[in-house]
Amino acid sequence: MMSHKLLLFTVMCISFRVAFSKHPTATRHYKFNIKMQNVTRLCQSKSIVTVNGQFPGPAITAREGDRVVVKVVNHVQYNLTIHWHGIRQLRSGWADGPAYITQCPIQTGQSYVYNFTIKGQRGTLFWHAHISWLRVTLYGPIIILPKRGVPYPFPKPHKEVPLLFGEWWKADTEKIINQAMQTGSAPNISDAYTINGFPGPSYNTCSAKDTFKLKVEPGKTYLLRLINAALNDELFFSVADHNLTVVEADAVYVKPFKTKIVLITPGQTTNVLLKTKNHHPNTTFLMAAKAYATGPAAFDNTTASAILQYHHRHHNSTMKLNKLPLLQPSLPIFNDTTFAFKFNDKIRSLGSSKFPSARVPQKVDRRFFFTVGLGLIPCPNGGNQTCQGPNNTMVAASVNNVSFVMPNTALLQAHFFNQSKGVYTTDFPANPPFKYNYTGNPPSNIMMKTGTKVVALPFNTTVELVLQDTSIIGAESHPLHLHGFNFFVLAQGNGNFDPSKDPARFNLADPAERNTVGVPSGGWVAIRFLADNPGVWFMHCHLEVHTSWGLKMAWVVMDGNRRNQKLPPPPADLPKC
Ligand SMILES: *[C@@H]1O[C@H](CO)[C@@H](O)[C@H](O)[C@H]1NC(C)=O
Ligand SMILES: *[C@@H]1O[C@H](CO)[C@@H](O)[C@H](O)[C@H]1NC(C)=O
Ligand SMILES: *[C@@H]1O[C@H](CO)[C@@H](O)[C@H](O)[C@H]1NC(C)=O
Ligand SMILES: *[C@@H]1O[C@H](CO)[C@@H](O)[C@H](O)[C@H]1NC(C)=O
Ligand SMILES: *[C@@H]1O[C@H](CO)[C@@H](O)[C@H](O)[C@H]1NC(C)=O
Ligand SMILES: *[C@@H]1O[C@H](CO)[C@@H](O)[C@H](O)[C@H]1NC(C)=O
Ligand SMILES: *[C@@H]1O[C@H](CO)[C@@H](O)[C@H](O)[C@H]1NC(C)=O
Ligand SMILES: *[C@@H]1O[C@H](CO)[C@@H](O)[C@H](O)[C@H]1NC(C)=O
Ligand SMILES: *[C@@H]1O[C@H](CO)[C@@H](O)[C@H](O)[C@H]1NC(C)=O
Ligand SMILES: *[C@@H]1O[C@H](CO)[C@@H](O)[C@H](O)[C@H]1NC(C)=O
Ligand SMILES: *[C@@H]1O[C@H](CO)[C@@H](O)[C@H](O)[C@H]1NC(C)=O
Ligand SMILES: *[C@@H]1O[C@H](CO)[C@@H](O)[C@H](O)[C@H]1NC(C)=O
Ligand SMILES: [Cu+2]
Repeated sequence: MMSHKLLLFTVMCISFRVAFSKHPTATRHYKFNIKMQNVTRLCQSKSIVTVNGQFPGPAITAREGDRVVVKVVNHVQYNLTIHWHGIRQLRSGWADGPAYITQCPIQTGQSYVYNFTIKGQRGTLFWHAHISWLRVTLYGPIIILPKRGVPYPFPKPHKEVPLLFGEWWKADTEKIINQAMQTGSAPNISDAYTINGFPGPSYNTCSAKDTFKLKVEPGKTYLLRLINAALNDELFFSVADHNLTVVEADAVYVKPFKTKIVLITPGQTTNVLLKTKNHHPNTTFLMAAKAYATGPAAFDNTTASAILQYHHRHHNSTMKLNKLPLLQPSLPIFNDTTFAFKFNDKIRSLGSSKFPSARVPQKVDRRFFFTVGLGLIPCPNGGNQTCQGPNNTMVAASVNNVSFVMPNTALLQAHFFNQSKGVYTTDFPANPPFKYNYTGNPPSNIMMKTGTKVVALPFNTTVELVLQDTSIIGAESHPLHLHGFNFFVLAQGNGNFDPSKDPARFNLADPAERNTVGVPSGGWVAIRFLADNPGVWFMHCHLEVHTSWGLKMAWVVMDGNRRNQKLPPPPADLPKC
């Protein structure tokens, strides 16, 4: 009798395990209370917008295949939305989050439930506010573990640590961007960069205690989940006297490569392995981040740092930790575009049997050539206002000479309910309005057009897109981010894209697959994606200042014929404008 029960129990356990590994998904519930919180940095107390009073915000942790449900409640004076950056949102565009693109904002006192599943993705991503400049303090990691029982394609790390890079202003950033949009000139630059919310010792007397410390043991491997949540700056990152092995970018495994320095644009995420030294060194090591800046405007030229500290377990009092020499990493000069090219070339999809190689679309249905860069637009409000650009203009930014104007209602709602009239038009140009030397001397007329234009694509169109930087007001690297899709980075180059020669260099075998790519300063990048996700998908520069200036557009992907190729109706609590 006993043995029979035992046997039954064992069988149940086994069948439970089998069932569980076949359907190992779970629903992860989170509540985000958006509220103000006082924090002190650089000797100064400041009231900032936070999730649950935390800065940086809480991590969302899930497994591939899980459903994530986040109830966001707005207790602050600002309109809000949250974006799950890099999550594909397959047929769940209502949960994507960019304000006035997929939803109206969550207004003061309102709430909205973001509800989506994570399909075919694993790695590091992040969430952030997607309205005005509120993402300056509203951001946190998204950690997607592989399915249960599926190992990483690299040795299991001893510990995993998110490192979020941010940008800090002493002043109120909403005032800063509003002031810039009024005057037509560049917004004030930040006062510091941060690592996990802390600027580190290089700033002033207070900042030494505002330092993130990572305590490590010798002879172990750590997985650092690097996230660039800064508003306006690409960053170089390095750890003194340690190599880093890049294993993943934008939640896609890459062919591992060793480097001393990582380049990461706002919107990108990069997983690196850090192997600690085998013996306790008599040194403390700095980890540092500073800007890669190519544009014409002033930039924040400071360095954020954090400390890598080896545990000294059997330590005698003769060697105080704070007496140890502090070793600094060396980082490239701020405008080292050669480094940027080389680093980006190294990022290649892994392509293992468990995580098959990049499924690059081999045939192309639609080709687009988009110029991205700065220019001028007339002073708004009929020019009554005095703008600080030349001849009463304001600095703006555009894609194919169209500086995007935010609508007053969400594009996705307008699309879904067939009410696009008066909201957007589908005549976004596939090519620039005229040809010129994009990276040479500027044309005589540098005034741009304004409008709310989109590209409409039938379901499952394969798209090839060349993004070409312009040097109209100085060449500049633009980290372009696409919502709703990963794309493949086929090639990048200097100067103007040459359609007769450059396609021969396209990598269709193992290109990087990601959601954000730096359009090289004074150069171009070619990408492909499969438009298999019905909805409205924002594409924009992830330098927030350029987004504010209009370097953004949207793709409308139509429903397919089958039931599982259609966008479902919106959830009942979708905010209204
Ligand atoms: C933040 O500090 C200000 C000024 O000291 C104070 O009035 C306010 O109540 C504080 N807010 C919070 C959320 O603690
Ligand atoms: C999330 O969406 C799924 C699928 O539409 C639905 O079954 C579920 O009830 C939703 N959950 C919440 C909390 O809204
Ligand atoms: C921006 O900087 C200028 C010059 O330092 C200053 O006068 C202005 O008040 C700043 N703007 C904001 C919103 O802090
Ligand atoms: C980093 O890697 C290089 C090249 O493999 C090697 O020469 C160097 O010793 C390594 N440095 C450290 C600190 O491990
Ligand atoms: C660390 O410093 C102590 C005291 O200066 C010295 O005795 C010891 O040998 C040093 N260890 C290493 C690994 O350099
Ligand atoms: C940035 O700061 C460094 C060191 O503080 C200085 O040497 C350099 O000239 C600065 N560069 C720019 C472009 O401001
Ligand atoms: C980078 O900046 C330095 C110092 O301002 C300048 O001398 C150099 O020409 C610049 N390099 C490039 C590639 O722009
Ligand atoms: C433009 O400025 C004039 C003179 O200052 C003023 O009378 C007029 O009301 C302004 N118009 C608008 C639309 O602001
Ligand atoms: C200034 O702008 C006005 C209208 O926007 C235009 O008519 C005029 O030609 C411009 N002047 C110059 C010098 O560009
Ligand atoms: C474009 O301008 C650049 C910089 O002046 C020059 O080096 C290049 O040769 C020009 N390209 C063409 C196609 O004219
Ligand atoms: C979508 O397009 C891809 C690539 O062209 C093709 O392999 C796939 O079968 C298509 N899927 C559907 C549902 O049409
Ligand atoms: C908040 O959003 C609503 C809906 O779009 C809009 O009417 C209102 O003006 C916004 N409020 C602020 C302070 O921007
Ligand atoms: Cu940009």
